[in-house]
Amino acid sequence: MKPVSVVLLLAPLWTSCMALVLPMDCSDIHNLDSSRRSGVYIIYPIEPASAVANTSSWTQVYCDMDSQGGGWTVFQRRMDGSLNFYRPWDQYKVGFGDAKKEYWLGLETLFRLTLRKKYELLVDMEDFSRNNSSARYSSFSIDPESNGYALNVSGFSDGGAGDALIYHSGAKFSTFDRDQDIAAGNCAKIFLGAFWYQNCHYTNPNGAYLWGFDDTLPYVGVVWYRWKGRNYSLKAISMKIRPVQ
Ligand SMILES: [Ca+2]
Repeated sequence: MKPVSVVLLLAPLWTSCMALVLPMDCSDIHNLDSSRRSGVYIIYPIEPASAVANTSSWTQVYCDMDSQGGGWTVFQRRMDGSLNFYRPWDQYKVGFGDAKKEYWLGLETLFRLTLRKKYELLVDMEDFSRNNSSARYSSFSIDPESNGYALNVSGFSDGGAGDALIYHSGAKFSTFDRDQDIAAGNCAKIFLGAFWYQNCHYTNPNGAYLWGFDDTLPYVGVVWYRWKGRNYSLKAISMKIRPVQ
C-alpha cells in the first residue's frame, strides 16, 4: 500500500475522532453516526471560553435518535412523576434531574445552544391510554438571562396535539420565586409549575404530575390544552431541539 493511500484511508477516521471529542448537541452525534440509538450522551453546548458561573461546558443529555429523523437534544422530560419539578429559579437556570429519567437541562445551557445554531422544536406527548401526539415548531430560541430567558417560538406544524405554545412566545420564564409573567398574580405558584407563562398558560409541561384527568385544582397538571384539555395531566412529555437543516 502506498503511503498516500494510508493517509486517505485514515483521514475520515481522524476527522471522526476530532468531531466526536466535542459534539455540541445530539445532532452532531447523530450526523456522525446515524446508527446511534436513543439514550444518554455527553454534549458540549457551551464553548469553554464562554462558560459562565455555575455552568459547566459539558453536560449529560438524553438524545432522541428515533423521532422524525432523530438527532433531537431533549431539554425537558417527564415520564413517570419520579421528579419534583416545582423548583426555584436557580435550579431552572442550571438544570436538575437525571438525563436517564426525568430532567430539565437548564435555561442557561438552552440559551447558549440556541445562540450557536438555529433550532427547531419538537414536543412529544403521551396520554395514559397509550395515545401519542406531537407538535413541531420550525424556529425556537431563548433570550439571555438579562431578558428573562424569554421564549421565541414560531412555525407550528401539527402532529396531532395542536398548538399550545405560540401563545407563550415572547414570554419571560417564571418560577414561584421569580414572577416575570404578565398576570396580576404569580402563574408559577397558581399552576404549580415553572414556565414561559403569559396570563397564564395553554400548556404547563413542568406542572404537577397527576394521573390523567383531574380537576381537583384547575389547570395545575402537565397540561397541553389543545390536545387533552386543561384538566388532563399527560403521562409523558418531552421537549427537544434540533438544528434547522
Ligand atoms: Ca405576575
